[in-house]
Amino acid sequence: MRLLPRLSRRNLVMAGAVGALTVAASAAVPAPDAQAATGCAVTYTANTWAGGFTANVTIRNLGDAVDGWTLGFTFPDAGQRVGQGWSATYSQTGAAVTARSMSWNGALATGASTSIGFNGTWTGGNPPPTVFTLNGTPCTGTTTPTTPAPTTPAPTTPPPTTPPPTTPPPGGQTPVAINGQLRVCGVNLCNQYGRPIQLRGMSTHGLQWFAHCYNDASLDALADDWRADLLRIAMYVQEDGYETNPAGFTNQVNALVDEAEQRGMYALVDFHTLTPGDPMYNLDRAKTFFAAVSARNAAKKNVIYEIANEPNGVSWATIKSYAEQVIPVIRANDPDAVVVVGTRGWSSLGVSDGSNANEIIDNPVNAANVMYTFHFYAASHKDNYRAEVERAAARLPLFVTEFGTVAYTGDGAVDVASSTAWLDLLDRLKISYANWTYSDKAEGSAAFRPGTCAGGTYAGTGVLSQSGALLRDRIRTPDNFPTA
Ligand code: IDC
Repeated sequence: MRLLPRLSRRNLVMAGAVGALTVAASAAVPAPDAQAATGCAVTYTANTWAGGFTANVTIRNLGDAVDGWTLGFTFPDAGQRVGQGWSATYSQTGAAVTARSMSWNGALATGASTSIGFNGTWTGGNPPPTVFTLNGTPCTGTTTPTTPAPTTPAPTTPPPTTPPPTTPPPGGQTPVAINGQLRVCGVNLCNQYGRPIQLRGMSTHGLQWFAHCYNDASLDALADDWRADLLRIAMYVQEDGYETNPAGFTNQVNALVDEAEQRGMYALVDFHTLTPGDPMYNLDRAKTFFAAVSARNAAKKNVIYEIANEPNGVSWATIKSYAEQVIPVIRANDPDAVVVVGTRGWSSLGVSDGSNANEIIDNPVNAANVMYTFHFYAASHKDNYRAEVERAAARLPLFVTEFGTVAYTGDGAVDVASSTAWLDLLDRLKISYANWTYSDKAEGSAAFRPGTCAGGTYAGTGVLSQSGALLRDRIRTPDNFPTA
């Protein structure tokens, strides 16, 4: 497996672990007194693990335009249940499920498609549903009984709207296939050959808001079109995040770890604490979450743990104490994984609190294989922050787990000059990074234009914001990872 080229690996996985199914129907040419033509094609894919799954469903309208839709299907097994979903309102009675459109995705023109999804649980098995209806019309290859003429098979997938897959990287291998299990060596992140590397990639937005942006098409684009090495999985703890549904968010993170692995990308599991800024507020939640995620993913080589996004309003001593309680929980399951620890002042190495990296250099976390987080927003954080990063990088292993090209609000104009200065510095120092965000939120830091995730095309430059275009250009240049 390890030596298979990137594209073959993905195809292999699609045919294997990920169950995929497409069913289609189309309307005949209407008879003179015909009702509105109806028809639909549904693609249902499920990513399954013990007891849980994430389903992504693409609905294509092959009939007349509709304004508001209801998708119906029945689970084949009595133990299958819909849990938290996105881009539709779900309900389940017995094995019968309905998904109703939202205000923003109810209008579907002829030929248009939309993607929805949900997390679910299963007990006896997780076979995919085989029969779907759209507004009551079966998507089964036949139309309503009153339709007389024979039907023509509809295309089962939308016509290609994305550029063809890009050529795999030189050597045809994925970042994980080349670099394997990572470890910290000196102040660097090193690959399986003990050689320093830099990982370049993107951060999700909050999973509680933007799960619909993370599907096969968007993750394929990240791996194959952007040629990213890294997906940061931002799981907020507050703001309707993990604390509201620990099992659901844990499942969602695990599913994305698998999706990254299938595409040969590293997965940075971000316990996205922000408000309150004291990580101790979430200590018990962190232990529970990391115990589960590290146990389940212990055998994988692609997982990196980020235990506290942005501590703020607390001392380094408190952050260090938190780290020294959470890291052993991870190490008990996954002894060799790299762990990244947040720093004081919103992960500014203390600079935003008027301090500097000395407090860490003089009093590092008492654990091996640990890195320290630095975050910046290029329009807000400039020369004095760059100078401290350059100085600290000689003494501490740093990982830029999040940065923006805009102001610290996440919005506003892209600061091209400052972003370029930052990225040049990180490249020169081989500091890994993930950019905020791989999403279509209407804010300057988002890589995609608003509405992109409701469409289904992610590759190429047509869907990108200014920030997205800048990052794609930077990330897709060759990695030249050392192989010996
Ligand atoms: C911001 C998002 C914004 C969201 C807000 C919620 O961009 O859409 O409404 O969070 O809290 C960070 C944080 C990150 C912030 C980002 C921009 O890690 O959660 O995202 N930022 O403000 N630190 C500095 C900036």
